[in-house]
Amino acid sequence: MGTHSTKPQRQAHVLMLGLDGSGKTTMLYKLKFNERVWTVQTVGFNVENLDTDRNCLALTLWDIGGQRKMRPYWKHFYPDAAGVLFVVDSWEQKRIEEARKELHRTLRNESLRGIPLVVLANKQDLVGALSAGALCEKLELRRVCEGRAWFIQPCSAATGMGLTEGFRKIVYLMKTPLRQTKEDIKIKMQLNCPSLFRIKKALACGHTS
Ligand code: G3D
Ligand code: MG
Repeated sequence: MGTHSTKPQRQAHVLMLGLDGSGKTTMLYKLKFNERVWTVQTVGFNVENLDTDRNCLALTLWDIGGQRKMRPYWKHFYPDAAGVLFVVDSWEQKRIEEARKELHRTLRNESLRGIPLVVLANKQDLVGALSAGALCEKLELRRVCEGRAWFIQPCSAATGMGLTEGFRKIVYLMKTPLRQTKEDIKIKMQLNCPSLFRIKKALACGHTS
């Protein structure tokens, strides 16, 4: 019989949000298995655990479907979130305004007040992709992120470029939040049970309010 460590492990839930097609699922599995997977549209969500071993912190990454009809369900995931990764397709410039609106709507939600944000400027491998700097302007990040720790990371879920950096950044920001939000985040990083049951129930009932 093996022995199990009894050291308590803190658990943090990190949401991966963004429009459909921005690359969330590709990114999740590239991070988890270092492999490029061929995705199908995410109906509902994918969830994976990732260890950040040194710090006894277990991360649960929630990749939530980004289609228009799924977006009203995002808010059911907010109360447990200790961090948000918002993925943007930097190449598809005609959808950047839509991404901006969804990002702003997300950040306005009271449950995410002060929660750290990393914007992942994805698909940088494609010629013509907007730089992280240009995307930062278009998404009006400086203005909308006032009062929260944030960062924008250029990356490619296809090649893996910038993913580890973005992931490390959200962990770092969750551990060193701005002073006024420290308590909120600490509570969300306790030994809390994922609210999977509550979320599943809401999805099953088609309940979005
Ligand atoms: P989503 O989960 O956000 O909806 P997906 O997005 O992960 O399903 O990706 C949508 C499409 O974008 C997929 O292509 C995927 O291969 C592609 N993609 C994701 N990230 C990158 C990237 O960094 N670079 C490039 N070039 N493509 C990427 P298909 O063709 O299957 O729709
Ligand atoms: Mg998906």
